[in-house]
Amino acid sequence: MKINRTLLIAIPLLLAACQPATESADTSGSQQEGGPVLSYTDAFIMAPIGGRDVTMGGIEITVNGGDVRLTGATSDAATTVETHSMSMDDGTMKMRPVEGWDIADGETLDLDRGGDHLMLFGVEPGLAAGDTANITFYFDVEGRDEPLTLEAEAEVRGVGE
Ligand SMILES: [Cu+2]
Repeated sequence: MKINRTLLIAIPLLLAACQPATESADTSGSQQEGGPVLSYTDAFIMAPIGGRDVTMGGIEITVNGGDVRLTGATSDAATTVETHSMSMDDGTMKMRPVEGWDIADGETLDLDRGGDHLMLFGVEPGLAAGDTANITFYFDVEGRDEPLTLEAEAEVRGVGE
């Protein structure tokens, strides 16, 4: 079996970054020494309404052991994932793309409806409540060349959930 060289490099990075939300967080004691460790909970995207291919999503990401900066995300269920902020502007909620967010050691970034959030474009047709979608998050860490990644499994939610 032929193993791609890129894959060999990528796997240790994923192992270092990936902390399944539903399982006990301390099953692996072999995290990269001194590096930031990411964990997440409550990853979701809203089921697109009325056949549209745009929707929003959220997640709570916690970092321990160092500061990181979330610089972007990709998803197997959408062609583009943007990071958006939401603010009141003359009495209306306005959202705009931002370059990302810093997460300080020990802090949690909360992306949710009504605040900072993810925006997904080119969403896969037929994606419906109850499905799951994969979202990969990328983080800059000072002194590290490769971005840190976090693989999250997002639940597709219907309106009102
Ligand atoms: Cu948005």
